[in-house]
Amino acid sequence: MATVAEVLARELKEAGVSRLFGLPGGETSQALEAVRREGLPFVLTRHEAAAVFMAAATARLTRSVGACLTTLGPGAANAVVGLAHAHLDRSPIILVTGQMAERLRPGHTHQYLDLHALYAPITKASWDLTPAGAQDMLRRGLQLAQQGRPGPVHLQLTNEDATRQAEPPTIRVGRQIELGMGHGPEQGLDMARAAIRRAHRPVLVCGLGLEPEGPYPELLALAEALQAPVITTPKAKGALPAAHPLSVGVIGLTQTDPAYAVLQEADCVLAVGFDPVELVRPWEHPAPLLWIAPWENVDPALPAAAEIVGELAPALIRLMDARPAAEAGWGEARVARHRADLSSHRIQSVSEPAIASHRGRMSPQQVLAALREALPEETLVSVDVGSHKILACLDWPMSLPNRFLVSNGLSSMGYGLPAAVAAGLAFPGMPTLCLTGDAGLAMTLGELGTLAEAGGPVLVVVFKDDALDLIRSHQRRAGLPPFGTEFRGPDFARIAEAHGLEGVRAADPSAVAEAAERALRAKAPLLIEAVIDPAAYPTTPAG
Ligand SMILES: Cc1ncc(C[n+]2csc(CCOP(=O)(O)OP(=O)(O)O)c2C)c(N)n1
Ligand SMILES: [Mg+2]
Repeated sequence: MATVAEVLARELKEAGVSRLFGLPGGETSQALEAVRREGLPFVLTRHEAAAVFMAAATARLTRSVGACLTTLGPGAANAVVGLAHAHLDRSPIILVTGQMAERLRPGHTHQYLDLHALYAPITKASWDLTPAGAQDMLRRGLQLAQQGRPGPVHLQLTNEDATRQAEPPTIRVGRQIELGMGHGPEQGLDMARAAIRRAHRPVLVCGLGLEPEGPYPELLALAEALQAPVITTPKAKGALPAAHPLSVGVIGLTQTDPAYAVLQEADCVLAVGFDPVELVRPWEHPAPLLWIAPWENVDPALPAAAEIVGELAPALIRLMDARPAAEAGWGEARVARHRADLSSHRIQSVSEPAIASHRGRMSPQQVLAALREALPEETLVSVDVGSHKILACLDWPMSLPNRFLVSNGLSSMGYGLPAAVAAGLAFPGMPTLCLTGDAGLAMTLGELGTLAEAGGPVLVVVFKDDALDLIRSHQRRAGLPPFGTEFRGPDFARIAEAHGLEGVRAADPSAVAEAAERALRAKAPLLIEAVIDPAAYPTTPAG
């Protein structure tokens, strides 16, 4: 016989959870003790939101479930932004929180929050984990998090119940959303093949739904068979190597991402694992859209000429023989011109001398170029949210899939550093780069302590512009003066040092490259405070 807490720890471990991230309270001490005894590693974060971000990043990178733990009330409230990210960025995670014993309510109100109600819009389910059917509930929760469109599942557990013997019977469900199982794929495949045959210029638009299956060889084969250019969203960067002649960039950052030019010329869109949650403008393309995804075309439903819901690899293979009409097709020259347009946008912004030397500050493009020179191709990348994210998503070339971590459904600041810590833990020894704004890093500075404990070659590069630059750009575009968007940033290099990390302040690209190389050689975390002039960001309004 096992207690509920023991069942919890055992089921998480057996489901392949490699470590639990969290910040405990008194109400979780029994659960945490069972985790310790089970030998499941626990990573103590400095804020609960960071623990949830870390669980979400781990789930994505390891193609399994992420797990995190917080106390009741305040800890559970701190976890909200992490859950919201896991919800909109479609990450399968289990959040275990403490809760007050029911027999103490309603008289005892201290720290009590109705977590089922609080989490209702941002979880797939929120349940009480009790002795009744604890094992069933854990297995169902682990499955539900990954089933259909992935997302977070919440389980709350009181200390009292944690130490009770788990019994088999019925499940008490707080709330649950079940996703349907979708269409039979045969009809969808036939309709999709017919649409491709009618098309002259098909394009593949790939999104976050490529995970967790990861059908990259099949995606490459299909793109080559159809000679179809491939656009990705930020979360799917690297699904086709950036150097491949059919790779034509990213949509999902701004209203006018350069790759929209390709989409406008397309007369058939193969949406592979595409999720419009990543777009900052509504999807409105007249070309027939073929929905090919592991989950149904709902919430929102895009007008689709065909829908194939299920495993991706076999569907992609079976579409390979549907050749588009040859005449007036893309042609190599046209696709190459689109690729050239993307890279000229990049080169122009790097070599603009007036910007590069402005006030002795680097352009953000120079920082990225120096990092690209210094870091190996396999480097894992996480980015935070702001002007630097838009530039990095558009311009950082990924040659490998599932190594680019970004919050692009919720687009939450404070994600970049926790995600990098989780990446370093998931792949020890793998070079990891965190690109973050100064305001975003200021939100999560405590996680530099978590990073110092975790170790590994994790390079944190903070783009120091003393501003919430993206928002200031919005203000300028709207003809408003900067207000409430500038601040005096701290000395980040010294803050890193105070956490036991090496910290470097870099004002020129060679200093950036040199520090990055040193971090790789030392296989230790290092923070570079890159002093930049934000004027060259693609989001800066002209004039
Ligand atoms: C948690 C959160 N709060 C606010 C925002 C709105 N927001 C988006 S970008 C941004 C500015 C970020 O500033 P910084 O981290 O310095 O990046 P920069 O734009 O300067 O590159 C803000 C406030 C957000 N996305 N997430
Ligand atoms: Mg900034």
